[in-house]
Amino acid sequence: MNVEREVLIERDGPVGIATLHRPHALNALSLSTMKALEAALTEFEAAPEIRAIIVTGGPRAFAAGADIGEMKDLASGKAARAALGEHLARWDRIGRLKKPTIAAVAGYALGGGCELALACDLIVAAENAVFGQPEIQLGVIPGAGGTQRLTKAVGKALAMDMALTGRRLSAREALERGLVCRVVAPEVLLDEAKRMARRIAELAPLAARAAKLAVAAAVDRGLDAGLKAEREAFYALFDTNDQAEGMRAFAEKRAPAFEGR
Ligand code: DAK
Repeated sequence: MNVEREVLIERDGPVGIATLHRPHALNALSLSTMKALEAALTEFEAAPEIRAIIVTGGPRAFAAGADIGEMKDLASGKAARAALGEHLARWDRIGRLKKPTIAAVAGYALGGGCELALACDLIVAAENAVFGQPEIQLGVIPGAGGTQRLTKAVGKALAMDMALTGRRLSAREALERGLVCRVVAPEVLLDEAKRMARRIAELAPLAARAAKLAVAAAVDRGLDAGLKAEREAFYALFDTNDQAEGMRAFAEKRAPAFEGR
């Protein structure tokens, strides 16, 4: 697999665009995909002419989560931590970029895909976007900030519903609940994201950085402790049979039989 091609990179004046490109797997975020994404975003962050960054996917999926195939045979919390630690730290680092980031989401944004969008500063959604944290169906929980950032965005009631039942949100519901800031027709999604990015880019860059830090401070207080608690719980679930059953059942295209052990 050509790693560079899993993330396409484009520069459009002051806007850097990273496009996830694993369409056969609905842009599932494999180890190599996240590595390529991080490399692209690090490059944009360092380039003085880039003032705003867009992360996007394809028409059918922004990203359908972390790659379940890479997680399903991890037999313990220790093994999960060893295999995924660096991979999963990439979601955190994307959340800490200094330049303003926009997720342009069409289709599925599930699990780690939803968490990737949530780690960006703004989310603009196509009308066909679908947001969800379906990890409970795999015998685990969101592990890249979903329990924290989603709850801060949509509130406890809906976050609990999504985390406990796997309920998905349409683009309209996501707009009503404050998860996304704009909803547009799928064919103009990237144009709209670029328009937003160019608007940000023509304004004062130092003020943009300060504004995003200040807004984040309003909602992110306690985030680090929350992320730590979430991560510990996520890894601990790899010591259970239900995680193995849930992820194998997905790979084998059958319903899981959870036993609570
Ligand atoms: N991983 C691997 N492959 C995936 C995938 C995924 N997440 N999602 C889809 N695919 C693959 C399918 O296996 C299928 O491959 P082939 O069988 O064709 O080889 C192909 O993409 C097309 O998918 P479907 O045939 O299933 O397409 P449908 O239209 O029928 O269904 C769907 C679309 C999105 C509803 C379905 O694919 C689905 O339910 N996908 C899984 C969604 C999911 O459960 N996502 C959450 C994964 S767990 C952490 C950081 C991150 C994470 C955790 C911790 N730390 C910082 C600690 C993240 C965890 C997750 O995201």
